[in-house]
Amino acid sequence: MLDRAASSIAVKADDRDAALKALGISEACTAPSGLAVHSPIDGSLLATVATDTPASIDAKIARSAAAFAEWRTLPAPRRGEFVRLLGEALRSAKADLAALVTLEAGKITTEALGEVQEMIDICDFAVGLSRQLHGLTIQSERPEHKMAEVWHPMGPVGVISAFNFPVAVWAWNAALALVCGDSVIWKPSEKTPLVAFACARLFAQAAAAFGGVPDGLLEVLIGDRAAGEQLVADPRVPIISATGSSAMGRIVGARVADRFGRAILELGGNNAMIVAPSADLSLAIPAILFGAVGTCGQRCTSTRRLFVHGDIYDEVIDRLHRSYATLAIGDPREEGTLVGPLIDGGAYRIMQSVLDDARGKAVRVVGGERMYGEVGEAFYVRPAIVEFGDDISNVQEETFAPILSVFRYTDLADAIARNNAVPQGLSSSIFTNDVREAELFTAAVGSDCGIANVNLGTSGAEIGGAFGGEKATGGGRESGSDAWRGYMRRQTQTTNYGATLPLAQGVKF
Ligand code: UN1
Repeated sequence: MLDRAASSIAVKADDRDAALKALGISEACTAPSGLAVHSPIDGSLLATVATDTPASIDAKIARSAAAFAEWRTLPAPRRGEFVRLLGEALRSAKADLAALVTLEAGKITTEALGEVQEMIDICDFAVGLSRQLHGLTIQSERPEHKMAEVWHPMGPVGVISAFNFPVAVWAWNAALALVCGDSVIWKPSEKTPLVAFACARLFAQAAAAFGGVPDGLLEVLIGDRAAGEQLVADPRVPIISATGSSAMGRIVGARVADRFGRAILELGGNNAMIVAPSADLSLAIPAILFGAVGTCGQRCTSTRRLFVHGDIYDEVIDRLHRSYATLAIGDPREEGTLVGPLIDGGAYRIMQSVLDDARGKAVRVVGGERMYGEVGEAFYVRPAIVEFGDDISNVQEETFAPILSVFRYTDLADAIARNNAVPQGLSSSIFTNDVREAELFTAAVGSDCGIANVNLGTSGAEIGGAFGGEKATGGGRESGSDAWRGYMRRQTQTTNYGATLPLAQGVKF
C-alpha cells in the first residue's frame, strides 16, 4: 500500500488563493455570509459564497427568458461560433480549471484534466452540430402540398448538476443548448459552486471575444434544494436537465411533468460487469479497478457489481485483492495517486452503514476503513470488496462510494438477468472473447442499460454517444448522437402551394 504522509495532505492558503486568482474568481469567494465551501482534500474552508434569494432567482429566470428571445434569432452557425470560442477559453484554462475541480471535488489530477477535456470535446461536437440540427421532408398525401419537420429553439434550459462531474455535465448540456438557440440557467451542486463561477468567467471571456451575447445567456443560481425547486417549478423554463440521485429525479421529474415541462433525467446507476470464462484478465482487472475505485467510486457509471464465472472466480478475486493492495490512496494533487477522498463526511457515513450491513450478509468484506483520519474533516477510505455467497444474488441500491459487490455465476443468461434485475439501468459491461456471449449481451434480450460495453469497463464514456440510461436512471439522454433534439422543439410544417384545399384522409367538407 502506497500510503502517503498524512501531514502533507493540506490545502495551503496560498495555493487556494492562487487557484482562485488564476480563474479570476477571488472576489466571488469572500462573501461575508452564505454558503461555506470546503475542500474534500483536507476539509479546509475554500470560500464563502453568496446565495441566491427567491427574488434574485426570479430575476435571473426573467433575464434568461429575455436572453433566449434574442439568442434564438442568431443563425445556428453563429451560435456555434460562440461555442467554438467557449471551447477555446476552456482549452487555454484547462490546467487551472482542472486544478480547481481537484480542490473543490477532490478528483485526482488526471481525471480532473479529463473532465475539462470532456467539456472541450462537447464544444467541438456542438460546433459541428450547429451547421446541422437537421429536420426532415415527408411525402404529403395531398397534391401540391409540402411537408417538413423543423427543429426550433425551445427556451431557457435549467441545468441541475452534481458534485462528481461538476463542470463536464454542465458543458454537455450548455454546449448543446447554446447551439440549439436556448439560454442556460445553471444550478450547480452546493458542494461545488466555485467551479461554476470559473465556468461563468470563461463564458464571459468567450462572450467578449464573440463581440457580445445577450445578457443572461448564462445564469448561475447558488443555493440549496429550495433554489433548485424554484427553478424546477418555473413555467418560464421549459426544459430541466437534472443529474443526480434517483430520489432527486423522482421529485424533479414529477414536478416538471406537472407543469408539462420537459425533463432530461440522468440519475443513479448500479452498474455491473460480467467476467466470462474466456475474458482477457489483463484487460478486465484494470477495467474493474478504474470502474470501481476511480473517482473514489463516485461516478454515476462506477462499477458497483461484478458477476464472475465460477471457473475463474478465485483467480479474479485474488488478482483484484492484489491490485487493490497496491492502490495509491491520498492527496489527489499528488502524482501517482489513484484514489482521492470522498466528497464529505456524509458520503463516508453512508458508505460505512452499507458496509456494516454487508458484514452481516457477505462471505467476506475487505477494505472500507477510513485513512488519514488525523487530517480532520477529510474522508479517505480504502476501497472495499464485498464477496457475496450464493444466498445473496444481487445488490439493489446505488452507494456513491468505492464498494464493489462480487457474485459468482455459472450461466450467462442468469448473469444477464441479474445485471438487469435492479431498479437502475445506466451502464453495463461484459469481458468475453466469445462472440456469441458478446452478441447476446448486446442483443435485445441482453443488457437493459443505456450503455452496454464489451471488453471495456462501465465508466469513462466518450461524448460522441448518447449518455444516459433506463428505468430509475431516468431515461434521459445527454451529450452526443441526437441528444440535441432534447433541447429543441419539433414542428411539423405543411404548406399548400396549390389552388385547391384538399383535406387529408379524403374528407369532404
Ligand atoms: C457522471 O458520473 O455523472 O462515462 C457522468 C463517464 C463520464 C461521465 C460520468 N464520461 O464515466
